[in-house]
Amino acid sequence: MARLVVVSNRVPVPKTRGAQAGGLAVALKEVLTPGAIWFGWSGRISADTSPVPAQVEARGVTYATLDLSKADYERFYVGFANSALWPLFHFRPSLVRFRREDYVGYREVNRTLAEALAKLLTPGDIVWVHDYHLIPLARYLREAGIQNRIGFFLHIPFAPPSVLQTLPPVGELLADLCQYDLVGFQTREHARDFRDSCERLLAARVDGDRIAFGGRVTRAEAHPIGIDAEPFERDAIRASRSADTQRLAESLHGRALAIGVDRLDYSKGLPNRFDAYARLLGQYPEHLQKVSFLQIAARSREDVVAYRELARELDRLAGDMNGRFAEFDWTPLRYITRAAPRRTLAGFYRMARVGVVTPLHDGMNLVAKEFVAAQDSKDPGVLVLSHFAGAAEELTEALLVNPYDPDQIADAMHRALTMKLDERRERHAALRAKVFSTTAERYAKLFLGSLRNGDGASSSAASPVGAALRKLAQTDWLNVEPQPARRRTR
Ligand code: GDG
Repeated sequence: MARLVVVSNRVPVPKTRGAQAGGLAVALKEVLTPGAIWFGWSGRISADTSPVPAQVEARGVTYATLDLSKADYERFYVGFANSALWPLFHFRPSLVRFRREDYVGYREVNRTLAEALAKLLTPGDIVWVHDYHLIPLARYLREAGIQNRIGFFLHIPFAPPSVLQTLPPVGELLADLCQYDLVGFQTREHARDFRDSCERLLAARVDGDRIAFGGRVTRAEAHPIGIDAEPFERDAIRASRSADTQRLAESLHGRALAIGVDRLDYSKGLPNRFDAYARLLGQYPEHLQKVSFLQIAARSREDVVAYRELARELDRLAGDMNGRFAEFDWTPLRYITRAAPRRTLAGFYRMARVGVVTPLHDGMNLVAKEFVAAQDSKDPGVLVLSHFAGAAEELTEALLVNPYDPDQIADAMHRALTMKLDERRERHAALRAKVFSTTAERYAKLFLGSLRNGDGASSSAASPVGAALRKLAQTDWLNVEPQPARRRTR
């Protein structure tokens, strides 16, 4: 049986008993069987980095990690990954801070990781690389002689060519992605944007899901990520009897709870959400003193300037709103910038009448799915969801809103707060069926199945389309300069 080798920027090394598993660890739980390797950055910055990974074994899985130097962390992680790629892929080119030295650092870290990983690999291993920090990894693995199947999954959105081409090294990065056998995206739209970008900016040949470029064929597919729905629902039921949930319930004095849970990130649309809530209270005064909004927004990436600025803006907006609407016995907005335990969140979701998930742009958004899984089917809350979360492609029975229109969010919140039980149940039943069938386990198995069985350039499978594309691919040069965008011919 081929070993699975997962590569991600941060590796959730199980350190202590009871350590909390991170999001990706939950998603991959069922496929990380004994013998698997999880490789990547340890999350540590060290003055004395070693090119040999430290290894820890837990339940048969080997966790192999490298430390980063301070300079690498600044250029690779803070710089190119989170100050250039993240804003670009989230449609915020004006926030992109491109620095050549950051890009060089990004590539150097990828090369270092690839060289260390190549030494751990054996020929049958299946390699699954995660997210935007590691786009060039397959190129450096190929340069180190690795011919194994390598898949890549992008957790965040992909941008269309018109946005993408503002990034100076876009051609090189697209060519890097063409080194994978399979590139997975959260939605069909992101996969289409990738294929269009390869066609228009690289002059690659695209046929259906297949992209021929630089002597290889790669496939681009949509693989929406899911959650571990049943355990999450069980946690929500258990937590609804916990002391924290009881305290929250008592503090509401019978008022309806609206809830938002997000990393404190400009892609999550928090200023618009606060504005929308203020509009709800201004335009629908029947909700004054009848609703409390709990926003949990754990601070993240505080080394990046844009995140510090957003935190300051939200402090101000929250203060303004409470100053304007609060009564001596009612605070309309409860705003917390610390993380809460996962199970506590599950209990809070279950208690909420409205879940407000209004990112300006999001790969998937797992909070939307968690909110649905946590509801009591007999008396469920209503999900207000942004059109621009990947989850909206599946969760069409939510109240879908344009997050750039705070009045529309306010109207949807009003509708959610006044929705009759029958309609709430009907919508929730449809959403629940989707969340419980498109689980994390299914996501991981479908991606790996496609990676294992697919018809990539490195396979000898005799598909006529694959063979024709491979032939075309031979004629391409590995041209890393972006081509000017041209009109589509089809
Ligand atoms: C990226 C993509 C894609 C949040 N606050 C707390 C907490 N959380 C948990 C949530 C959820 C996770 O973090 C957040 O996941 P999202 O999907 O909402 O967003 P990102 O962090 O931006 O994730 C995204 C995802 O990758 C997976 O592919 O969906 O589009 O941007 O599970 O519950 N957990 C705890 N305390 C908190 O305060 N314990």
